[in-house]
Amino acid sequence: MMQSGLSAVFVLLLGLSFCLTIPIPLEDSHEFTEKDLQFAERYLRTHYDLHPNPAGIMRKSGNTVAAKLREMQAFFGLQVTGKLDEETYELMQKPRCGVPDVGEYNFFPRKLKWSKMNLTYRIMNYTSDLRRNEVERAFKKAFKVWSDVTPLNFTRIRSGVADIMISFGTKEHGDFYPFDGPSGLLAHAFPPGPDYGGDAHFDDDEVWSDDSKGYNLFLVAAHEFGHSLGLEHSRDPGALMFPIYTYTGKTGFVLPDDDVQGIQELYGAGDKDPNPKHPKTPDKCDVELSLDAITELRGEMLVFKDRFFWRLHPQMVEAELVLLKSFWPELPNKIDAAYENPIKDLVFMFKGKKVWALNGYDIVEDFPKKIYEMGFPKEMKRIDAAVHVKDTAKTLFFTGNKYWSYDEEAEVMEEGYPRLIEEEFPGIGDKVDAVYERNGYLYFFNGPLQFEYSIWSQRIVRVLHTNSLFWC
Ligand SMILES: [Ca+2]
Ligand SMILES: [Ca+2]
Ligand SMILES: [Ca+2]
Ligand SMILES: [Zn+2]
Ligand SMILES: [Zn+2]
Repeated sequence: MMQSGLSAVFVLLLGLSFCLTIPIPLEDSHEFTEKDLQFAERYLRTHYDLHPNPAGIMRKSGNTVAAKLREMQAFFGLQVTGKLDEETYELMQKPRCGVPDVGEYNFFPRKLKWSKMNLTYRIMNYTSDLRRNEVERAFKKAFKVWSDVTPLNFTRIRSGVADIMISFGTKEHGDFYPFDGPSGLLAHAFPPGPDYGGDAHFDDDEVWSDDSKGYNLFLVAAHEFGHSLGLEHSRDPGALMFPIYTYTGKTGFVLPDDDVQGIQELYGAGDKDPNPKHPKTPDKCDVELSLDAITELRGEMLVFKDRFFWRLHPQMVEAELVLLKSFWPELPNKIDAAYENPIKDLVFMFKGKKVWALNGYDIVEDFPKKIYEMGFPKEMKRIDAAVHVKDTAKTLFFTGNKYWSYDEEAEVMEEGYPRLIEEEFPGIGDKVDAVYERNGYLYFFNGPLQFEYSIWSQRIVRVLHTNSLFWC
C-alpha cells in the first residue's frame, strides 16, 4: 500500500518537471522578480500539492494558485488573500521541513501508525559537521522525546533493515524528493510503513550542529521522527510539528502539549514521562488570558505571552501568533515588559535585570544593557510593565506595587520616585502585568482584566476583559 502511494507521487512529480510556469496572483503594491515567482510556485508545488492537470489547464477548483495560496495563508494564520504578498513570500523563505503541509498530498493516507511498540532505527551514514557520537546522541535524544510520552521503545541496530533508516544526503538522494542545497528544505521523513516507511533523510548541504549554529540536528530529528511515527504538520506555531524551523535553545527542550496530544492519539500514553508539564500554546480568546507585556512597534501591536507574541496589524482582525525565538533567537523565551519610544523609533524589551532595544525588528548593537544603567536601584530584579506617554515624553515603569517615571529627553529617572501605584492610579489593583497608551488613555492589564484609564480625567473609564484586545 505504501509502495503504490509512493509510486503515484513519483509519476506526479515526473509530470511536474515538464510543466510551464503558472501565473501567480500578486498583491498589487509589491514587486517580485521572475525568480521570486518561480520560487513561490515551487514552494506551492512542494508543500501544497499545486499541479496542473495533464492538459496543462488548471483545475476548476481547489488546485488553482490562488486556492493554494489561500490554503497556505490559512495554515500559517496569515491574512487570507489568495495573492502573493510580502508576508507570504517571507514565510516561504523560512527554513523548513520538506514534508507537505496538506494531508491529502498522500504519500500519507490518514492515521498511519506502527502496529508494534518496539521499533528499531539504524544510522546509515553521518554528516561531517558533527562528531559521530554527537550525531548518535542527537538521534537518541530525539527518539526519547517521543518514547517519554508513549509506550514506544526505540532500539538502535547497526546492520540489517531497521524500521526507521536514517541517512544524510544531498540533492537527489534516491527517493524523488530531492533536497535543494543550503537552507530551504532541511529534512523529510516518511510515515509508518514497510520499506521507505518511517525513514528519515537529512539534507547534508546544511550545517548541522548541537547548538544554535546552522540547524540543530536534535530539533530537526525530533520533528522528523514525529513524521516517522505518523504525525502530520501542526498549525500550532508552538508545536514541534510546526513545519518551520525555530531554534528554541540548547537545553531544557520539553515536548509541547499539541504534539503530546497528537502522538498519544496514535499510541496512547506511556507510564514514564519524566517531565509531565508540557507547554501549552496560549489561546487568545481564553477568558482567563493574562499577558506578559504589550507594546506598539511602528503602528503594529505586539502582545507577549510566554514563548509567544501576537502581531496585531491595525487593519487586520486576525492576530498572528509567532514564537519570540523565531524573530529574535537572542532574546529570552519570555519577557517581562516592553514599550516603544516613537521619537527614537526604538522598542525596549525587558527580562530580569536586562534590557534590549529594537530598531524595527533588529536588535540594536551594544544591547542587552543592565536596567540599573537607566537609574533603577541595583537590587531591583525585574520590571513588570512599561509604557511611554507621548504627550509628556515620560516613560512609566511598574514593578511590584510601585512605579517610576523616566524622562526620555534627559535620559534620567525623575526625582520623587518610586511612588505607589494605588495612589496615582486608584482602582487598577496593586500590580500591573502589562500596559500601553493610546489616544490619551492608558490600558492597564492585571490578570484577566483590562482597565481603561483616562490620563486627562485621571480615572478609570472602563473595565474590559484582557482578551477583548483580540475581539473575542
Ligand atoms: Ca523503513
Ligand atoms: Ca536544504
Ligand atoms: Ca509583565
Ligand atoms: Zn515536517
Ligand atoms: Zn529523501
